Amino acid sequence: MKDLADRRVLVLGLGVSGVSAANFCAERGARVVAADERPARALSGLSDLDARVERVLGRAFPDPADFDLVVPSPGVPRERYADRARRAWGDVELLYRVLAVPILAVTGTNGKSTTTRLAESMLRAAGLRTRAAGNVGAPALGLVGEALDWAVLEVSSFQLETTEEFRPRVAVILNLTPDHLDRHGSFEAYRDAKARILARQEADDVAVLNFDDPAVRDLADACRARVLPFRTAGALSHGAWLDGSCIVIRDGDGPAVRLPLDGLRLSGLHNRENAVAALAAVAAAGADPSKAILALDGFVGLPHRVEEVGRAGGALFVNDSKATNPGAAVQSLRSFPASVIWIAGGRDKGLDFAELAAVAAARVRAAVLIGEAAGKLEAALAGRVDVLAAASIEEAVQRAAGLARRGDVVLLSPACASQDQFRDFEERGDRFRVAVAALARREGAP
Ligand code: UMA
Ligand code: ADP
Repeated sequence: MKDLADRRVLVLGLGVSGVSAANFCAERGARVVAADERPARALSGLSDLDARVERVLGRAFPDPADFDLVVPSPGVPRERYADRARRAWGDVELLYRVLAVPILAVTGTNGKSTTTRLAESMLRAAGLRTRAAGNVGAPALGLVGEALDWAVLEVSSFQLETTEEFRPRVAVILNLTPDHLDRHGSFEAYRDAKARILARQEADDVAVLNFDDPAVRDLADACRARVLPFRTAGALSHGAWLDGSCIVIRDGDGPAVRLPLDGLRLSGLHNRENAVAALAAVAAAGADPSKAILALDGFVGLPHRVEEVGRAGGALFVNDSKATNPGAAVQSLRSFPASVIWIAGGRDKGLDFAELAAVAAARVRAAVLIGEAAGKLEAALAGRVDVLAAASIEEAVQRAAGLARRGDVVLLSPACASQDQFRDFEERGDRFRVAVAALARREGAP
């Protein structure tokens, strides 16, 4: 399909990506129907929707078979449209088809947003015009019409599932551990969705792959793109790796470039890994690494990612609400040498907590569990970690504060999705922050 003019397009879901996709198609002359199963009062973005778009709200989706193109939002499962749609392209595919500038795309289970923002800052520090969008929270189609040298896109498995020709010039895969199995059905299907970031690449593109992660490394053989590996747990003859407090990059047979990493203000080995991946990616995009690395100094990290939000009773309170799967929570638990009072739980995505429980057993003094997954987490922790239950995040903060001793860390790192009790991970993290502030205020009161 070369042109959207007069095509019948069905947009499924009217969150941020659906609204931007509907407007994009309407502006190009398509006859757009946009549907959301929630009623108008539950949808905050409707005032931004193009008046030409027909709305179907608060009822079942129209039949995809009646349209030339279906544009599913990432949150809409494939089985809702795949069998009946002639063609299904998500917003990332739509963007790819109109964007004139090259794309640096980042995927993986964890660290995507941090690495995406790091790559954006690094490209800018090297003098290139760029902007990040996609799963990072700003819809991909917002990049249309921007004056850019490079587009940086965070892409999730849901977004990659609805691509066809999407071909990033530089593709990064950070890591692969189980996530979203409730949607993909198996780890293999989830991995295959992620691997679509590489599927359309050609020999003059670059795949930046984490060779410390066996599931990512296994994807290298099938790559048509040139592979630029990265590691933090050992050296490489070619690629990017950590050597003490330096990053070393050696692309092809050229000389190795060695750059100090001491500007990195984010803690934890996982963030060093994100920095190595981002630097390798921007170097592959042609940025001068010695300029790009200067971005680290001003990069303070993103909210809700191992974010220190306050102190009370001599304990430090840390908000890691974005840790929405066990792999992410493992990394943040490992970041703290102190004893941890751990707040976890939420909506289970069909994931296994065995490894997480083993890491928690070594680091966690007590766990306060919330949400739908509390019972499953309690079973995984049985006999290894003392467990309490709490009905709300506010109660969890109270209970954790009651257990915490001077020098402890109270860590919200849920390992689960938030939608059982909150709108999204941001609301969960914000409510945690407010509860901690209230605690600190009470402590300060005479
Ligand atoms: N809807 C239905 N029927 C369904 C499913 C959803 O009608 O069966 C409707 C909902 O009522 C809702 C709309 O679809 O109004 C929501 O669509 P959406 O969930 O795709 O949300 P968007 O606001 O468009 O946000 C999406 C991404 N959401 C998801 O992947 C679930 C955002 O990633 C992304 O930032 C945004 O597009 C811009 O690209 C969020 C996320 O949780 C942060 N991502 C997952 C993750 O990081 O683990 C993948
Ligand atoms: P994503 O966008 O993939 O969810 P973020 O950068 O938002 O990733 O980080 C989310 C959480 O994942 C962090 O708070 C941290 O707990 C964990 N994390 C970040 N980077 C990594 C990494 N490279 N490996 C494993 N876990 C990580």
